[in-house]
Amino acid sequence: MVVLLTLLLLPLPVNSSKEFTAVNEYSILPQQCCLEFNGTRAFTYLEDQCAFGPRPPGSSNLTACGDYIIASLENQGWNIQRQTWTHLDTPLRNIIAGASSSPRYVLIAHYDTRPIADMDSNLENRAQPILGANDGASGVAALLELASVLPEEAQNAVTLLFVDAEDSGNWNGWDYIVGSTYYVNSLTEYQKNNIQAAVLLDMMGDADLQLKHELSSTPSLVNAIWQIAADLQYDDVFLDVPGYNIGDDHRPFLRAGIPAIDIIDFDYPPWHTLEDTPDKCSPESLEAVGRVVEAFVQKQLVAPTIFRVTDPWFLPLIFALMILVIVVIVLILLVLWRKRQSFD
Ligand code: 1BN
Ligand code: ZN
Repeated sequence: MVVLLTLLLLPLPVNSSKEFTAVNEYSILPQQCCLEFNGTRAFTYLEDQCAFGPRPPGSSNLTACGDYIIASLENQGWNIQRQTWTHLDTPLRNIIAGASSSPRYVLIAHYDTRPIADMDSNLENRAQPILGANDGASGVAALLELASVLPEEAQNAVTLLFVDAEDSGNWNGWDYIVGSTYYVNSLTEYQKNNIQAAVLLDMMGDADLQLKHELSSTPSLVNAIWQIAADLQYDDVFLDVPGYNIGDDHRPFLRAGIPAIDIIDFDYPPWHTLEDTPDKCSPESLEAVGRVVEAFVQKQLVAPTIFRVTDPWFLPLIFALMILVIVVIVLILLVLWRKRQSFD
């Protein structure tokens, strides 16, 4: 029976490189006292980006903002790579910070903003580009603050990825998530296999922050991050409820077999309007998410959890199959036993 059950469990479809090597149990709970992410400082990064004005792909505002991001990171001692290419005649640039060419964790934010305010209630505003205080600047602000609070050795394991051209979908022939798609397509198989988790921060600066599980995100990674949030008593912000399915910058990572999460509050009335301005955002929101991500990285560096790409949606099926097999075996044994008895 044991042999049979073992054989049954063998063909589990798991990603071989991220298979179940001994997973350390993280016994030390994250504590607020050990975290340094400062929401007020992060908020100044948000305001600084907005001071460049709207930042659609190919604009001089976006170039200036990209240069500002690079200068901030270099000031904080991070090594920078620029990934440049042309898309629909527009020069694009991803900014990649970190010391390793093959990181284990990638923290992502898009630094471009939408070229059109197509959700604005005022029709006259709809052709104008948005400021993107929450949708663009918030995630970048959090990454810039993380750059200054993460321990120096984190640079060997963590890449901070600032992607271009996330938010131009359905405009002049553009798609969404162009920059993140380009980044993932440029990775070798070795690099993809080495990434244990990709964490996307998008629209998480909303003053009325209510984060729900993004539905396409890797469930075990969502659970790990939500558990840290609960331990840090941010359960008023990290709600344990399902949210939306969002075609965001984490998707290229998921498609490449990399565990990924989108930390996003998509219930944001100023979304893709001219109203997406800094006054709709707050230092407290940035701090809540920033500290959770800081604790997540700290924890992973000390006691890494291995996240499964293929989450075990099939486990109930396997369980049902096992029960079925056991029942069939018992029935066969019963029939054989009966036959034997009738022989006797
Ligand atoms: C996130 C922020 N997104 C755009 N701005 C991704 C998205 C694309 C969300 C299409 C909904 C629809
Ligand atoms: Zn957007």
